[in-house]
Amino acid sequence: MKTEIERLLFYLSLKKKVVKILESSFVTSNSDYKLCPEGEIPEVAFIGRSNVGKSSLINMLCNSKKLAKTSSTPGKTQLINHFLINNEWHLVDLPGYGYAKVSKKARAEFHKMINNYLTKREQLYNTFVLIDSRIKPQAIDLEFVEYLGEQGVAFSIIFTKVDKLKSQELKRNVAAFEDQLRKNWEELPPMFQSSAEKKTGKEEISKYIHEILT
Ligand SMILES: Nc1nc2c(ncn2[C@@H]2O[C@H](COP(=O)(O)OP(=O)(O)OP(=O)(O)O)[C@@H](O)[C@H]2O)c(=O)[nH]1
Ligand SMILES: [Mg+2]
Repeated sequence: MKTEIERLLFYLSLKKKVVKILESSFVTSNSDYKLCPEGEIPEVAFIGRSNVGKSSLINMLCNSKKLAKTSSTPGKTQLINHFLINNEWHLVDLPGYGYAKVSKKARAEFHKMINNYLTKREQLYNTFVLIDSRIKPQAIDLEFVEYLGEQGVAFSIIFTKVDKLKSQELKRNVAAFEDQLRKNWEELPPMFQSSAEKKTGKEEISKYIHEILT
């Protein structure tokens, strides 16, 4: 049981925490979760199909153009990349899944790296699964979400690139994805929409990360 003083100190420390990302810096790139930064700094990770916009979203959240490397060619991010934010927590950029242009062996290695990280990394508080808002629900994304559920990995969803389509179309695609999720889930995970181009979703996602970490 916490004493009154401990509780008060805890709330004061929460109040002091900054929701905004003021400082961000690259820490390490690793191919194995065992080599990722040690210690108790909590982290949130971004995953999704190759080219869905993970690295761009991270840059948008961090007010940077080149913190995380982006590319119009899928398969840019190949390693587990840690960034230190506000000297308090880690933001993690992961490689995308579903990239076709690699050998079977390389793909298996890749999946092992991601799966190990997601299921074994103790510092991981939440994983954001990014979904391309421009397209209808894809089996690979739905299967990935199911996999996270089965493994007990806490996750939320972000529909990306919302600047690229009309609001009616966006609503339709989001509703279709939710309908698919409802087939297997009683309760839907938290969902957000983002555009790295227009900076849509920045406040909501930053605030949510702050809530998760505190
Ligand atoms: N219009 C628009 N384009 C975006 C947005 N986010 C990303 N892109 C573009 O999509 C492409 C892929 O972006 P990345 O951020 O590199 O995607 P990624 O998911 O990190 O890709 P991998 O690392 O290869 O898995 C780039 O050409 C970006 O400019 C967005 O919100 N709006
Ligand atoms: Mg990337």
